[in-house]
Amino acid sequence: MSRTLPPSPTSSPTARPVDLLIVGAGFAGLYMLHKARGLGLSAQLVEAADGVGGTWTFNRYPGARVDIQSLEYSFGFDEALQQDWHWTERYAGQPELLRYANHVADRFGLRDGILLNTRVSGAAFDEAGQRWQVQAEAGPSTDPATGAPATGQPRSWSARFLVMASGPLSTPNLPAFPGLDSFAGPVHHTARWPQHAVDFTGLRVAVVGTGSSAVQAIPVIARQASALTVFQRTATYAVPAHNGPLDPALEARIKADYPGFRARNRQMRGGFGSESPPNPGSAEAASPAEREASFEARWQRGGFSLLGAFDDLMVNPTSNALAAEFVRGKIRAAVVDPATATLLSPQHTIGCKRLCVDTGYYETFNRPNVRLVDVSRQPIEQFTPGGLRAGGQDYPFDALVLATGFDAMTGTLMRLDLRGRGGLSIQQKWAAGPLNHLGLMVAGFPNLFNIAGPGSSSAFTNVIVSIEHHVEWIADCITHLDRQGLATIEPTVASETAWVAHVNAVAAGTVLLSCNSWYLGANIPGKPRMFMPLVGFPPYVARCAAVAATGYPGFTLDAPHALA
Ligand code: N01
Repeated sequence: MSRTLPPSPTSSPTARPVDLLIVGAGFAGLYMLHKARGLGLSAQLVEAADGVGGTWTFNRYPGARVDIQSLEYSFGFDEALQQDWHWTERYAGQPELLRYANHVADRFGLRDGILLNTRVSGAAFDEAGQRWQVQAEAGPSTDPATGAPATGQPRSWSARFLVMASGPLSTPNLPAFPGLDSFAGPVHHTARWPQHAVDFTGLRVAVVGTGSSAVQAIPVIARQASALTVFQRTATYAVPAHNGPLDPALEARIKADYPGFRARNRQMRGGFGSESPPNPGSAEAASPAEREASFEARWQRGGFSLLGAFDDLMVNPTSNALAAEFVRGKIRAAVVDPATATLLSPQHTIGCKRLCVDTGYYETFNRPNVRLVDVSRQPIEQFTPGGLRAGGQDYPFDALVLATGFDAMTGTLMRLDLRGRGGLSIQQKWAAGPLNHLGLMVAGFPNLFNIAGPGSSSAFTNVIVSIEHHVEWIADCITHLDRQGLATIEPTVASETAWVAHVNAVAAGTVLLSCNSWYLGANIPGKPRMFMPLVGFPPYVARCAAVAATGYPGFTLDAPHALA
């Protein structure tokens, strides 16, 4: 095999040496940079966009907002930050979240460590030098922080550690629709929304997709457009957000003991929701009246708390079916036309695709200017200059919104020229799915850390809590290496094989394998099917902590070559 692989890279003379090269200026990258500096390490953060904020830079579609409560979806690592910041709404909208990310960058003086408009294109591990050689391509625009052209900056680095903070949902899924290029009107993907406002007033708009992004965008677009046609392949379960101004009494109560609130949330399965923990007991075992009361109370509370109406909804298919039927009842009550209500009613397990949190989604289909088209049995055949054809029928429209999701968890790394020991590419390594240990590291790719990636519980958590956990684990790991005079760490092949088996065994004990989801890679044609995220945040944290506390079993730790 090695004969076909490229030679081990060596450091280019222009490569800037750093301790950490961090990819991505979302919440993960910002905290990693802050943490690295706190340890006295040199770090360079490289970001493709023209600003910080990650997800909240790219997903600017109408209606975009977080669906974990803002008091929870925010950093807990700094008491002054969490005390000072005031959220205006229960679920903050994208502009406010972007302001928060910028506030964090300014507050902790991170800007001078961030290179914007620059896309990391590849990285190769130099085995002799035990360093990552990282390449980036400068983008076309300027650094908005300084106004200076984004030129003259180094475009290659030699880094001891490479930290992928590029996000689990960052590479959009653009299905290969025949004739898409021929469509004459504007096309916007929800995850690559333009920075300027897009005005749909008076236009006939089409939305393809009915996942979380579409569920948020559709009610807003419907109020602007003259006509909206929604192309649905799979109906979606959505529970009401009950968004509104943040309750000052709640804010005061949380802020009176924010560390305690954070600690209680970290004990929850998803790292959030300690104010509405799962009710003990089984939906199947409850009486019809008890069930209705519990589901209804959670529906009135809003958000993900519905899945905690009983403790067995995600592990007992019968209980899950009762929750699903409760939501279908809500859809029938909300949607006037029975045929549309039926079409909007999902038949799959609730929660096996990510639950959506909405504001008036189902009710939007009562509007006279909104039409729902089922493309489950007769898929979109072809785009034309004036619209699309599906099921032999032409649908005309002026503007197109693709809410078709992401090549989740692996898409961003798999598009990089990332090479570990012996020149092994990440595409070769992950050909059958994302092998890793603890969701953090990959055998053959020493000193490469992946934040919130496959094999970790990030996708089932308040992701900021997962990010904080990962950043702190990585910082502790680097500190350990430095204290022990060690150069590299990487998992053994045996440990990553066992870890992937563990992730899948945990999922097999739930209802999560029962439908096609991005958790399984099933939304991307040809992607290997492997259940990628780990269920259960507290046991995961305990496992990672135990590994660190016992000298990193399952990992190989190497001394610097010169001293070995
Ligand atoms: O993407 P999705 P998303 N023809 O994959 C359809 C997070 N998020 O961007 O279900 C026709 O959920 C596809 O149909 P199907 C959150 O984790 C968070 O909405 O595959 N349709 C589906 O309906 C979320 O889970 C927030 O049959 C096609 C839709 O496109 C994740 O991001 C907000 C198709 C894609 O739905 C992804 O959400 C938004 C085709 N060829 C997102 N291909 C908040 O925090 C795909 N579809 C609020």
